[in-house]
Amino acid sequence: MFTSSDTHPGDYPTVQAVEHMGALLQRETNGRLGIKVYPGGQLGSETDMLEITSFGALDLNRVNLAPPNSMEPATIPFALPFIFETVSHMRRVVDSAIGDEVLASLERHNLIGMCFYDSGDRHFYNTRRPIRTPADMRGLKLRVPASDLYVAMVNALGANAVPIPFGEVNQALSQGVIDGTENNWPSFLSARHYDVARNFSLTAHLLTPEVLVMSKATWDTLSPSDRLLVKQAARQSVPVMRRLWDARVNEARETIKAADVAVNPVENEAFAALMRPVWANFVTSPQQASLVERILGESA
Ligand code: GTR
Repeated sequence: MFTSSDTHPGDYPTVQAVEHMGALLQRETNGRLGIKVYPGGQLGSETDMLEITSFGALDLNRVNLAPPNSMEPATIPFALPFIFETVSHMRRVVDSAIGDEVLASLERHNLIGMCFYDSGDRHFYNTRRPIRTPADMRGLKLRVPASDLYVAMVNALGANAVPIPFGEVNQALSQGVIDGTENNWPSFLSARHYDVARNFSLTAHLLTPEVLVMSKATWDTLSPSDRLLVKQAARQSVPVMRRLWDARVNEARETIKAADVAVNPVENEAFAALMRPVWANFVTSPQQASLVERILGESA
């Protein structure tokens, strides 16, 4: 039985998708291979779990790209603000040779990239005031995942970035340690950030996918035919994840609107104009530049 970690609760699409992958493996091998997912961040933060996976103490791990961003430059282009125009643009890219190249880049960190999952559109939200223009962000303390790129993006808007693990955000919001953060609709809802952060702003600054990785130590113990089975099961979990995800985003959006959260439109171009310049500081190698060019070339 492979072990897998996820920061989200058991009913979240990422957890369900990895469980689906496990069920496929069990069926294909008459129960010889399978996956036990530990949800809800019970094993630890994404950053710690990724490290542990690369050491070989955890078999599988589903994470946001923020922790891999700090380890592998080739993962940066997918996490640049406003690089993907639409969800279908993002899906087309991760399904192409570009996605394969980024997955393969993780191997030098002892991680085997399995597949990418959706994470939808990320938006800023806070406890203080409606945000409609970047000027409204000035001075706000905003939580980000542990990633220099996120810190730079938030600071570029004139706010103050505070890196905190996802599992601690709710408490930090309630206690006023931070004024707000950013995330997608399903996380805003399921992590109950909306209980305290009642101002949601439609910035849609990121459409970054998430990634499922296997420890190379585990991968190395598998026969070539088992590796194929594992890779196939991961790929087959992607359309399942996308279906669950789309439904979950719609549900979350409706629930949030009905919960009387102020959902504010913003001047997206004004946000993009301030956030895009961070590209220059994070796209520094020929491989990254080529990835960026090819990603943009896939837009409709
Ligand atoms: C969520 C993502 C998680 C986690 C979280 C965060 O959207 O699914 O993996 O990384 O964001 O902001 O830390």
